[in-house]
Amino acid sequence: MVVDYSVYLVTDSTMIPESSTFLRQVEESIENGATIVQLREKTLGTREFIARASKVHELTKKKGIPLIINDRVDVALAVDAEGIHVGQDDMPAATVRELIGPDKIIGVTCSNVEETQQVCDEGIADYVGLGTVYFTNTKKDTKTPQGTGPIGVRKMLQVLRKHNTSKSNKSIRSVAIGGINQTNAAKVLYQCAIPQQSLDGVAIVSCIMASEDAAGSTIELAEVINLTVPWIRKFSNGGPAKLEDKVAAVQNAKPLVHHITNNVVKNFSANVTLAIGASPIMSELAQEYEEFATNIPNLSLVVNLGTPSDDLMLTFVHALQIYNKYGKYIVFDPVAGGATNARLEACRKLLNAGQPSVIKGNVGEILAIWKLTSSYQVDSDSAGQSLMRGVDSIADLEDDVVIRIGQEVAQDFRTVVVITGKTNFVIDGTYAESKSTYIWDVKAPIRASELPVTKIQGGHPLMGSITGSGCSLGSTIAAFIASHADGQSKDTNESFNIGEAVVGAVELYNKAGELAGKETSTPGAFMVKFLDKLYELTHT
Ligand code: 3NM
Repeated sequence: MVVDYSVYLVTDSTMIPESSTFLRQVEESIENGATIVQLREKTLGTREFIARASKVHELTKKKGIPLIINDRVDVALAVDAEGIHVGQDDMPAATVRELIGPDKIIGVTCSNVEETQQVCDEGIADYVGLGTVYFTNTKKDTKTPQGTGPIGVRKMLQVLRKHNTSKSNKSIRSVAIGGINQTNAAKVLYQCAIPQQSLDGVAIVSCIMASEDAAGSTIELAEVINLTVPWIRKFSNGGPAKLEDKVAAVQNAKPLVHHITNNVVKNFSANVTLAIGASPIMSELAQEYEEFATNIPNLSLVVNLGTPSDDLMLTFVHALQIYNKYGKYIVFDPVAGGATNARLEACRKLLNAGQPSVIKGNVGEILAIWKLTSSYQVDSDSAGQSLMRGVDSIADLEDDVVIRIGQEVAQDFRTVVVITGKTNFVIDGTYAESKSTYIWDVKAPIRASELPVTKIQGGHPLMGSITGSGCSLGSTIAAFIASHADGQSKDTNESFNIGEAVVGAVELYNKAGELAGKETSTPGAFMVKFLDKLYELTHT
């Protein structure tokens, strides 16, 4: 039996709106797109549970979709349900299989890599429920109450990929669960994916069971999971182009770069943004972000972690969600990302909350983000392990190791990675994705080493002596991508090659640094010259 897990309804009778009934909610969902139903009752007595299961089974049979019973093998046997779902503390899958026979569906909840590995080793389950992805009020006793986020799910998917790509193994399917709804389902499917292993669907409870319009909510959910995420719709595969054409695109578009950036560099970043013909907005007022995103056409966001605080973290998360919702571009700058565990955790939180178009950092910062990738530590055969042994000291890193780390970050986070240093590297993790219409068909390269790398020289040692020279590169990149400045797209309504636009920004920036360094040898004068060169190179 081929099971469609894409819209996996898990029931909960405690959250039904007053205007409806339990059975009506379930029926409306089944009639409007739920592809599989799990009956989950934690308080019903056996007799009532069986009676309810029979009624739900009538509905699912009519529609030809499977009914899965949560935890209770006796109830599943009593109504001849199509399957059972068990948690880690419930009856072991092997015992369930003995009791219900070889043809029934068995699902197991996994909250971490170890549990997923165990399910794979047993080889009994047909699918796994991976979660909790995001915080949810629906289940209080989860092992990961704040959510594993897509970063945690990808680590579990690595385990599944290894299992599923071995021909001798029975393939195990997967759904994510916890805090998923119509607004984030497409992003969950996009972010919870690695080459050769995507989710088969999303499992949801409250966004349907508690909905005043269970039919409408299901229709919307079924629609959004078949759409690709809005920012990817704008990417294409145009080839390399001239820097001057990219610069001209920025002048034409006059983009706005919204900075949520650190206190040290606000002034300089604003000046750099102006010098290249773009406009800066510095706003930490979360309430206005939706207005920005809906009213300003050529807009992008810089999220800079330089001077973090608890309040700012909330603002960042809000901004990431709004900008993703409207398909606007985001440059994430994980300033000092590896300096402390708390900062790495801040990066994890932000990268779980939103999808950046670009991650820009120096080698140390990208190395920190690399520790969040799914191949790090999980896959003992992967390059991750050998790279890990080789990176005790950042100072000693060879270019090829730096590139490899950048490629793994670009692939795992499906983003463009910029690594700054004496040589700058731009690695496009999105370049193969523009051809896909649906999340399911994304043809990402299987090997990170296949991702294209552009090396950019230039710059000047004095750039290290002025504050904000790294951060303001983020502003420049943001201006280029908001302008679709790949040197080929005619305007920002056309799709564009994001990697090429980023290369343009990094080239311009380093060229200005190089030219400024030829005219002065002291940092104060360099800062002024640098702004002048950015201006001259873009206003001819
Ligand atoms: N299991 P909602 S989270 C039933 O993490 C369940 O295993 C979870 O509810 C797990 O869609 C969860 O309303 C509840 O957030 C998910």
